[in-house]
This record gives sequence, structure tokens and C-alpha cells, in this order.
Amino acid sequence: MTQATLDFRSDTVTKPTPEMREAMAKAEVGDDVYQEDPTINHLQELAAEITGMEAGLFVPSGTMGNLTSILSHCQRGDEIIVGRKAHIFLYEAAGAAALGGINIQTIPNQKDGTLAFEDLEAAIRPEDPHQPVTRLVSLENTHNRCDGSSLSPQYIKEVADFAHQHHLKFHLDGARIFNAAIDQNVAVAELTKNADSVTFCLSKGLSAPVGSVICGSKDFINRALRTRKQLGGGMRQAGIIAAAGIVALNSMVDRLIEDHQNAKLLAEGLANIPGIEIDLENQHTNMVYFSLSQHFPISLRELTKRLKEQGLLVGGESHRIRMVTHAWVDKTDINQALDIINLILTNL
Ligand code: TLP
Repeated sequence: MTQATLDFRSDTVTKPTPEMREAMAKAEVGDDVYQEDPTINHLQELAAEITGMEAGLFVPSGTMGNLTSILSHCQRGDEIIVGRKAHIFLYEAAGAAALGGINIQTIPNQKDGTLAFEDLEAAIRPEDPHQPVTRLVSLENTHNRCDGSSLSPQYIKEVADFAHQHHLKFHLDGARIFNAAIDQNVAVAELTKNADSVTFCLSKGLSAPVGSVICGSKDFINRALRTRKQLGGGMRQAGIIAAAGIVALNSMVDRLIEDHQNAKLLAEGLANIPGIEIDLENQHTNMVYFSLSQHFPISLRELTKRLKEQGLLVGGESHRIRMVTHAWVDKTDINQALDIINLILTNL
């Protein structure tokens, strides 16, 4: 699928497919606050089945999925442990602290997105009235800021076991869990079944317009239902959007491999452009991060601006540019993007 502008800022820019629009138009709906929307109920059952968990809960966004999960596991004054590069810590507007009175303790993320067990161990608070109560550990899979790397089922199980041995809960931010499952060549349930809760997104690589699903035990999802209501996330005839989510799960998962292949192609092409620094070893899924060699005569901000003038949109942080592949960019777009970047950097 090609469009006039080459938009590599994120896989969140994907638009609903014609099949989704048709399913949305035809969706049977009801009042979901009464749990009477058949399309949402179907989506939640499907999500539970895929993640190997007892129940699911539809929420408007990944951010609300993570927040609802954290608030449903923790009390005010509790603490959660996450990686320093976790989306929950960096990009969720401190929702857990602002709305839940929950402390966020960060520990280093390793390059591959993992947290080291010695760091986890050291982060757990002792029984001491001066200190917050450690309640929850969370991992991110795939890990956005760690080059889109994926975590293995073995590692996830070890972290889950570690958390449970220490009487902690374990949440997975699985916004891109389908990309992780493809990268690890396992079923999604292998990555999620040991967690106490998982959030995954329908509106990223899977192209649905809106929505994420939280999965967990029936007990946990009952608590999350109340939390979602407190956050104002109880929706009514939202089967209209859940219908697109069902299409996303049934027909957009297998093609994610193309996004990974395209990202590899993009990363290899970038590595050949003088001035670009990229870690090809840590190239796994649909995220490509690169920087410029020191003293290169253009800042990343200026480069981003000039790329935009040429119709190429990229995202990034202060020291790296991020390009994300998705269903709306194909191989021709990748080659075009590489040409634009090459032209700018070789004509400075
Ligand atoms: N990530 C967005 C931005 O917020 C950075 C992106 O473009 O990648 N967990 C992870 C790992 C995410 O990457 C995101 C979105 C979320 C949660 C939140 O999802 P939404 O945007 O649906 O609230």
C-alpha cells in the first residue's frame, strides 16, 4: 500500500483496511457498560484465547491498558519496578503516579530489553515502614526503545517466577506482542501465559483504528472492569470499533513478518549511507533506530525537518531517529526513503 507521504513515524499511523471498515459498518452492537455488546464480548474472548488467559477487557488505548492494569494490581503508596526505557515510565504521562499515587522505580534496561535479575533483586524493598511496598514488575515486549527487540518465553517465565517467589505481580506491556511472537517464532500464549496481566494493542502494526485488550484471570479482569470505569473508559456501543479489532486479529497478524523483513532491508540500506550509525546486530522486528556519526554537519532535528520537506516522515528521540515499518509502507517506499536520506546526507 503506497501513499503520497512516506510515513515511517510509527506503526500507529496505519489506517483501517477495507475489510475492517466493512466489519465496522456491519457490527452488531449493544451497551458494553452492561457487558451486552456481542462484538466486544467476542473480541475479549478471542483475546483471552490467544493469550492463554481466562478473560479479556477492551480498552481505548495501550496507555489505558497499562494504567488500568497497574491500578488494578496496586494500592496508593505501592511501587512498581520497570526498565528505565519502558514506555510506562517514559511515555505514559506518569499516569500511575498522577492518578494512582504509585511510585515508579526504574532499573537499567539491557540492550536486548531485558532487566538483570541482580537489579530486580536489589530493587525490591525490604519490609520497612519508611519505604514503599513493592507490588509489581513489568516487562515490555517487543521493547520499543531497545530497538524493538523481543523477549524470549524462557526469560519471561523466569521473571514471572522471580516475581511470584517474591510475592509480586507481573504485568506485560505487550503493545507489540504479535511482533514479538513472530520474532521468537512461538505462539503469543507462550509469551503471556505466565503473566498476571498483559496489554496488547490492535491499533499499531495490526492496523485497527482504535483499541487495546487487557487479559488476565477472571478475578483480575473483574477488578480491571471497575478501574476502567473509574478512568472513564467504560464505552457503550463500541462494538463498532471492536469489529475492526477482530479483523486485525484474524487477518493482520501473519503479514507482520513483512514489516520485519522491510525493516531489515531499511536498516541494511541505511548502514550503507556514509555518516549513519546503526546497530544491525540488534535489528529484530519493525523498528529501525539510527544516529549520525559525531561531528556530522547536520543535527537530527534539522535532518528530520529536511526529510519532511521531501515527504519523508520519521520519528525519534534527542539522539536517534526512529523509522517504523508497517502495512502502509512497502519495499518501493523503503527504497524511496533510502534515496531521500542518501541524497540529503551526501549533499551537505
Ligand atoms: N507507543 C507510541 C508512542 O507513544 C511512543 C509509538 O509510536 O511507538 N506500550 C508501548 C510499548 C508503546 O510503544 C505504546 C505506544 C504504548 C504502550 C501506548 O499505546 P497507545 O498509543 O495506544 O496509548
